[in-house]
Parts: sequence; C-alpha cells; structure tokens
Amino acid sequence: MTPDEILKGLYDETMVGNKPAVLALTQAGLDAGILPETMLFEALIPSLEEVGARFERGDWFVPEMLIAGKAMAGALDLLRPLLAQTGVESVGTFLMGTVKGDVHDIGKNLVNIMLEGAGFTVIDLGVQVPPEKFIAGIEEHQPDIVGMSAFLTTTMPMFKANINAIEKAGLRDKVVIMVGGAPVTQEYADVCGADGYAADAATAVRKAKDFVAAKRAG
Ligand code: B1M
Repeated sequence: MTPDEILKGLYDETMVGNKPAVLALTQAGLDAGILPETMLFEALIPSLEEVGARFERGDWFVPEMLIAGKAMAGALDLLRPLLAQTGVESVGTFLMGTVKGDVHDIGKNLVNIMLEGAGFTVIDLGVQVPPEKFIAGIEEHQPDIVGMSAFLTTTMPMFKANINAIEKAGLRDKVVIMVGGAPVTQEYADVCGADGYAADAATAVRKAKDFVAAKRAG
C-alpha cells in the first residue's frame, strides 16, 4: 500500500468504526514511515470531523459516533508512545479533566499525550469531573496548571462553576487555569475567568509551556 492509500484507508475505516482495520492501517502507516502526526491530522481527526458533520445533519446517530470514536481511540493507543516520546525532565504538572456532564475524552487524551511529549507530568482525572474532584486534585497534586475540557455547549458553563469553586476553596491564585474543547472560544474562556484557552493540542502545549515559564520567572 502507498502512504496515500494508508491515509485514505484510515480516514474511511475510522468513519465506519472498523477498529481492527484502523489498528492494522495505523501499524502499516508506522511501518511505512508515516509520521504519527500525519496520521492524526490528515486522516484520523478529519474523519471524526466528518462523523460529527453527518451527526449534525441528522444523517448519522450516536452509535455511529461511538464506534468511530472507539476506532480513533484504538489508533491513539498505538500512537501514544511515539507522540509522547520524551527524555526531558518534567517541565511542570498539569491536572486535566473533562467537566461534569461530559463524556467526550478523545480530544482531552490527545492534549494529554502532547503535553507528556513536551515533558509535562499529566494527572488525568478522567471524564465527568465535578468541581470537588478538581479541588481535591489541586490539593493532592499541587499542579502548575489545571486544564478543563468541555465538548458540548451544555457543559461549557461548568468552567465557570469549577473556577468559582476553586476560588471559594482559596486555591485560585495557586494555579493557572486553561480551558478548551470543540465549542470553546477565547471569548468564552475570558468570560469564565480562565487564564488561557487553546483551540488544539499543539497550541495548548505551547501556551502551557509559556505559563510555566512565566510562573517560574515571576
Ligand atoms: Co459527541 N458531540 N455527543 N460523542 N461527538 C460532538 C462534540 C458534536 C460537536 C457532534 C455534532 O453535533 N457535530 C456534538 C456537540 C454539539 C454542541 O454541543 N456544540 C455532540 C453531541 C451533541 C453529543 C451527544 C449530546 C449526542 C446525544 O447523545 N444526543 C452525546 C453527549 C454525551 C455526553 O457527553 N454527555 C455525545 C456522545 C458522543 C460519543 C460518546 C458517542 C462519542 C465520544 C467518544 C469519546 O470521546 N470517548 C462522541 C463523539 C466521538 C463526537 C465527535 C464526532 C468527535 C469528537 C472528537 O473526538 N473529536 C464530535 C464531533 C466533532 O468534534 N466534530 C461530537 C476529535 C478530537 C481530537 O477533537 O474533541 O475537538 P476535539 O479536541 C481537540 C480540541 O477541542 C482541543 O484539542 C483537541 C485536540 O486537538 N482541546 C483542548 C480539547 N480539550 C482541550 C483542553 C485544552 C485545550 C485544548 O486546555 C485545557
């Protein structure tokens, strides 16, 4: 198979949720020397975007989204060690979670992988994380940054609820708070009182590094 055929296969098979084929093609891509980032950004993520677009149009339903998501997650498991390959010392601690009411985790996991690749120690609280769990995580792990993901317009208000709870617990000035997720914007992040926003994993890593550097300097 040529690299183009592998990428096209990854796009098509992710869309129909054929996890065994996606795993085989991901491995074939690695064997053929295709960069993990190329498979992610040119095949896997665009495929899920198309799944989302079909769902939005009412052509596809939750089960289709679910199996596509599972196929993508399988590929991520294979790519994770390569994307997160790092020999550097920890540059900082990042506490991460998807907010209460929201079960989406592929985007969050991708941000985690890229953060680990950049040398962060990542503590992942998982999905549906309530404010009290963020607070307990801050107290236990003393992170430099708290990251919150929300993927639904209905769960985005949890950012503000979490930030209020962190403030009430007297921890707000101890952490930088970053938010992100498909429907989130810089304007929304500002309204919630977050310190940072990123539209994608690469930008999240860049901003996280800048925040830690500023924290260490000041
Ligand atoms: Co759902 N879903 N889903 N879904 N799902 C979306 C998000 C949706 C946009 C689809 C659509 O209508 N086009 C839509 C939300 C609409 C809205 O509110 N604006 C939607 C809906 C409506 C729903 C349900 C309500 C459907 C229903 O039940 N009727 C339901 C909600 C369940 C719940 O959470 N309570 C639901 C369920 C599901 C599944 C469980 C079936 C499955 C999730 C599987 C999983 O995550 N384990 C699923 C999936 C797969 C999707 C789509 C198709 C793909 C999401 C994804 O993984 N994208 C999605 C459509 C889409 O996004 N186009 C959709 C790939 C991922 C790499 O991108 O998540 O954007 P993304 O992450 C990016 C950035 O956002 C950013 O970096 C990541 C990597 O670059 N980022 C951060 C993320 N977190 C960050 C944090 C940061 C910084 C950057 O700082 C801390």
